[in-house]
Amino acid sequence: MLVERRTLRGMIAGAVAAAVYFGSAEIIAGAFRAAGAPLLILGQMIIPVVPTSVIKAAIAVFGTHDKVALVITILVVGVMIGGLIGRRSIERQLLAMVLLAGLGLLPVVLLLGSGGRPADALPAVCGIVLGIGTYLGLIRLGHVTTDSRGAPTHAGGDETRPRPDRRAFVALAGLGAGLGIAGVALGRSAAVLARSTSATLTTLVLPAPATSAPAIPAGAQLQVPGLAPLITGTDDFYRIDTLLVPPVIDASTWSLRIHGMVENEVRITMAELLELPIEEHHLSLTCVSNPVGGDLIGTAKWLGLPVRELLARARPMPGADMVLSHSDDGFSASTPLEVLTDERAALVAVGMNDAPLPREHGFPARLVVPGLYGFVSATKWVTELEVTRFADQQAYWTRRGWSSHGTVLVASRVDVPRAGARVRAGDGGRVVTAGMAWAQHTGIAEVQVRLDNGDWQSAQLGEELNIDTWRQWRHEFDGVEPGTHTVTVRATDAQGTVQISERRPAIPGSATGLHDRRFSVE
Ligand SMILES: Nc1nc2c(c(=O)[nH]1)N[C@H]1C(S)=C(S)[C@@H](COP(=O)(O)O)O[C@H]1N2
Ligand SMILES: [Mo]
Repeated sequence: MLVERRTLRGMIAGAVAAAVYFGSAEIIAGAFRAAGAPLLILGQMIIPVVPTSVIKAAIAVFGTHDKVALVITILVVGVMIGGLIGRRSIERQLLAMVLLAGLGLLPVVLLLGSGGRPADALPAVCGIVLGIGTYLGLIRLGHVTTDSRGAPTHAGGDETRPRPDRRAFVALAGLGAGLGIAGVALGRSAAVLARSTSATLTTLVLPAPATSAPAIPAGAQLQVPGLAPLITGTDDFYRIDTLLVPPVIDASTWSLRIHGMVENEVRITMAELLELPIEEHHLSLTCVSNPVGGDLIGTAKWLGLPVRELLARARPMPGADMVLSHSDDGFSASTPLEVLTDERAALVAVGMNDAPLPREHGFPARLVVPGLYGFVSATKWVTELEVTRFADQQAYWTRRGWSSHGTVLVASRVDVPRAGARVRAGDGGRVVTAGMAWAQHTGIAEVQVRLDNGDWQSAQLGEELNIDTWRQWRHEFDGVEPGTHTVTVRATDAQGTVQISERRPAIPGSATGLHDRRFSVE
């Protein structure tokens, strides 16, 4: 046998104990809506210290499922550590119990250390009790007595020694593992991570805008099945941030402070902000981590106050060139002052697609700045605008190896056909392709597509909504032969800048390269 039976049983006991710990704590946290689900606490502790390369690689692989991937990783590692502790523990049960309980207490220490309420420690503490109980039960059932040569003593030996009860061991281990899996699947963390954006706990009533967004021209939305809609539904809007659980902020106590290198420090409450002439704008928001062809981009109708109005009240001092926006959770973004004071629709947004911001997207207020990637501009749960200088301060991601500036690069992607699709060509070998192109605050002038190694052909463009939003494109190829083909797209912005075709990874700016799709024609 590869692993000695005692060792294996010890490992199983430790691993199942860890699973019971996580699973039962999850259920208890869910039942009491406590903040103390160990998986969430550990995950949130890890995020700021994970190297950027790992986080961004995770985003590239898992997209917006990166949070789920993180929590599952912690669970798997936790169970493995449980197994390692249990490994040699038949002889050293006390040591194993101390180690298991000590590690189980780690989330409690983290929680209380960061100002959590003692009641929120209940799930982890109950999880420890149940986990240790399961461990002890399994060790007793799995206890194999040995003779001097290390071979198990079989029936007929010393009757006073306990003998392993294999069936009971397997049953208890199965029960514990089942409880662990079910608890994690149904518990607090899963509920929080799966939470749909529509579940807002807000009573904020938004006034009508002083300036409404212009109507969407009919020709802006091309009718191609499978093509992303021009306006992204709030529930479908990508979410990227460093939090597992978005903060709960009371709009009636929220305020935004504009300070730093200003002549007149300003603090504005939500009620005051909503009294001012708020505007509605269609704007696309993009993540710098969006891989070529990815979907970390969305377009919404945002409602908010132009940031320039607030900065005008605060009167930035000469020499200032950056606004460091801070959020309730400690995130920060560095935005060039001039971008926030020019004519563009940089907003302190309070509404998204005709509703208050969902918690996940920054309730009660966030920034949205046309032309810049989210990491240097789109601070959610924004509480402070600090006027400063690039020479003096660095933002959250800049400190982690990313650029301090982040102007959106011209980019495009293919939505139709889907990757690997089998397409039935129309008359004369006609194949429809379509997708999106963007160059926020410059606008798209042309999209070209190419089939295999053929010539670049100019695609039809959807009507422009405004230069701050993405644009749809569509193109029909004729005479496409049966077999596999690749369609490639490239865009040119309104200043004549052609999309960079060189493949480049995301850090410190954005990934570049042309998107292509392989499909087959029947
Ligand atoms: N407070 C806070 N704001 C944040 C972030 C964050 O991690 N914390 N991430 C930024 C990044 S990198 C992006 S791309 C956008 C994404 O906004 P969304 O989640 O509403 O799509 O939010 C930005 N604002
Ligand atoms: Mo981002």
